[in-house]
Amino acid sequence: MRSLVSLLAGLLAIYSCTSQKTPEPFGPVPAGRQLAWHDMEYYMFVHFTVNTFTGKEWGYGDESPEVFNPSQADCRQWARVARDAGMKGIIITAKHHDGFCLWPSQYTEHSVKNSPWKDGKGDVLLDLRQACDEYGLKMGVYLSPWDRNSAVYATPEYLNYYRNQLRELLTKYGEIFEVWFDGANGGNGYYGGARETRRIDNRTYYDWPNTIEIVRELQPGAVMFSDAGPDVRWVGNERGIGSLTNWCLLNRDEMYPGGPFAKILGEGHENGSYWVPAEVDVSIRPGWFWHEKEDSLVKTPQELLEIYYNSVGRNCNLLLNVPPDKRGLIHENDVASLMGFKKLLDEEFRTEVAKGKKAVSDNSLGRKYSASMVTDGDPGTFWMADGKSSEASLTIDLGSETEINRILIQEYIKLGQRIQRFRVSAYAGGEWKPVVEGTTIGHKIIRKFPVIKTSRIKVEINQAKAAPAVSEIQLFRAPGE
Ligand code: FUL
Repeated sequence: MRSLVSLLAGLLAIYSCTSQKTPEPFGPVPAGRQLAWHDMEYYMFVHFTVNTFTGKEWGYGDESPEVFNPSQADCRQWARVARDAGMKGIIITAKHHDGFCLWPSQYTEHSVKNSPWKDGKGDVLLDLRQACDEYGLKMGVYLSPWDRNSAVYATPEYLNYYRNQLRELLTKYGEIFEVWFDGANGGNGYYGGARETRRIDNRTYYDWPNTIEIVRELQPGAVMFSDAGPDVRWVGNERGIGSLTNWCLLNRDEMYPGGPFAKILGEGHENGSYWVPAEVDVSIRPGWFWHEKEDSLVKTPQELLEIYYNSVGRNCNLLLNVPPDKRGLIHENDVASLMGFKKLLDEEFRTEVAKGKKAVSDNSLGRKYSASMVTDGDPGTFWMADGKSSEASLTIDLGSETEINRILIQEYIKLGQRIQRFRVSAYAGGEWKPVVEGTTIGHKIIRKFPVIKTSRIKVEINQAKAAPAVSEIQLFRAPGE
């Protein structure tokens, strides 16, 4: 008898060893800095420079530093607003196309050091650093490659200037989470008094690979944004709309900032060879800079909620621009709108009904990767179909008839982006009714559907490049229909 028991125990041990397969990544996967970036989801863009005082969107480069004179500049107010709005960081235009520097760069006179603000002793970057630390936010920098003030713009010498400025920003202001390389490039400008048009070849002029090296060396944790990555790509429009099909993959080798790629940037490349997810940049106002006449044109909380669904809800991060006014404060109307939006967000996702509920799947890679991982509230665990299967389905049992109208799904992207097509159905009136169909998922999607009363939800993965791995599924009853 005893030998039979030990034989069975032995067999069981061998079985459980062989049945615990190890999931393998498929295709390009995110680097650590990109994973941290995905988790940020929503953060603030701050456009602030001489334009704030001249009313322009693109300064010509001949603006006197004396026009920069905010009466109550308060980065702590920006940070407080960002924190209260639910944002995780702030990216500031350290230098926009006009060339004026918000920090006292040692490489130019065209900066805050020659403005009356704080008697030329001010440093917006330093103030922002302190404010971000105080409010638990990450900080990022935008340094415009195009410089309409610089006399050497369009010559090789400008590259030294640009890189020296980048080094200042990346060594003097603590940890930077994102470096933003704008694609707008070349044209007319002041250029040290030349007042002429200068064109550059944006494929070659900036020698991006060597600039990228500098960022990697000085801030290895920072992601770099541009039309072509290397780490994060533009979404292809400034209207706040991500693409429903959205691959975090891109064949970036053939691309460069400012190239004619807007059309493909939304979807990315299904079989792209690098992980380069999309970021949605959009302004809370019609312009990127503050203009008094736009005080009445601030996007409403409802409009911002739509943008959220179209960006964070479509596997993108949302970089929402909130430009400070002439005082150096975020205007009351923008604050009111942001707080209204935060309230809507909280209400929208207050009632989650799937957490802790029983989930079963038609197949899984083993116990550690069972269906219950999608309702455990931990994005670090995941359900994975058996290695052989690119089709699989799982069912969440809500226990009783429950109203729902939103679904959130996350793929376990550490193993790559795999899912190509999925369908969600709800069991109601004795049958499975389709509620949402889609293509890609990636870091996160959130989809709306009309309220349905159901006891069970089925998520089918109809097509995937490799065995699907899903970390979270959440179901909500948001207010309204
Ligand atoms: C564009 C710029 O030309 C705009 O002024 C703004 O900074 C926007 C975010 O990017 O390319």
